[in-house]
Amino acid sequence: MRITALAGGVGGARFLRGLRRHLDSLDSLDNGPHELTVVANTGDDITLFGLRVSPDVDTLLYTLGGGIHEQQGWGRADETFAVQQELAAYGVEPQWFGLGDRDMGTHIARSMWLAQGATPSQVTERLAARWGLPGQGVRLLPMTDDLVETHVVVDEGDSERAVHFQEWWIRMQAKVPARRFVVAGMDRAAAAPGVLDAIRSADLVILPPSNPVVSIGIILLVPGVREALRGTEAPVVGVSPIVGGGPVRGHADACLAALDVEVSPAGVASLYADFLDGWLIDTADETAFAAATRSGKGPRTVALPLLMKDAAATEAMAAAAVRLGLELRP
Ligand code: GDP
Ligand code: FO1
Ligand code: CA
Repeated sequence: MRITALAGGVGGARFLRGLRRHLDSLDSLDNGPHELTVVANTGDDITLFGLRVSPDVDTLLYTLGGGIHEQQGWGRADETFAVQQELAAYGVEPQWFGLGDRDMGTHIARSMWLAQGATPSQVTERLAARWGLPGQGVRLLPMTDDLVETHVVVDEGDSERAVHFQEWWIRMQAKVPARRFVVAGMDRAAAAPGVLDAIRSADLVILPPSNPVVSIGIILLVPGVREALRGTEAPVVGVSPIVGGGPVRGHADACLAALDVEVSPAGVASLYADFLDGWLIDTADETAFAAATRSGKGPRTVALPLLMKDAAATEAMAAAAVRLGLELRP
């Protein structure tokens, strides 16, 4: 089976690690090996200290490759911050973005290869080789090879100004209301090699519980992606990142508010309405979801526990997504 997933950072990566484990358990019984293509959001990318940082790509690499800081969800395990402390001693800004020494190795390699003329796809392939993704049957693709950055338009007096997404998310803690999100460079961007084909030729497309606005929502803006999702014969199955009426972590509520979309599984599903075939929601949201979707139209929905509290719970979620996808297969 060929599975394609669109993913942001922590929510996407944790779910996909569970999916990979679930597929491994199937391989021995089923007609495996199964291939997993992951299309990563690169709108979060930022240049700091002359280095190109790609948080969602790196979170996917470290989580699938076994180098992630488990509690934090992003960055490297056993991290130190000597370089950042030296930069602080020189008064170099910004200091609100924490870059560890091990993590910095990734950014130096990426920046060097980009300067040598490699594309983001080629850089990601090299980084993924080190983390053993090809050996797991995982292909990691950036959504685009073009330079794009998500910016957030916020109020400033009677006017407005745009800040980089990371500044809004980390320094402002998403507490300043977002008027809208603007993806600089997207008007000239194209999908990276293999992205559209991976959606069109998949047997199953999965949307993990990633941020629907600033992770999956940004991938959906890449020219051709939404059309590919509408056109693919593969069932498209999503997992709600909203549990019990709120995000499990992060500021998805502030992101949805900017779009005037309800913070609920029904609100998130409405953003995917034109291509979503199957939808996993948490049992805690079952009643509210049924009330919000009384028309009976919409994706086939299954309710189950959706908290990725450990490996077994995450694998069970991934198994449910695959099962629903197989049921929906034409
Ligand atoms: P980010 O780029 O690091 O913000 O990560 P993603 O965009 O991939 O995922 C963020 C989303 O994951 C948030 O909106 C969370 O609500 C969601 N999330 C995190 N942990 C869980 C979980 O255990 N269960 C579910 N259903 N969603 C989760
Ligand atoms: N998130 C934070 O809240 N604070 C940080 O200092 C921070 C540093 C950081 C460094 C590398 C990396 O790959 C991710 C990092 N993140 C940090 C997480 C990340 O920027 C955000 O959680 C996501 O991009 C939001 O979707
Ligand atoms: Ca992200």
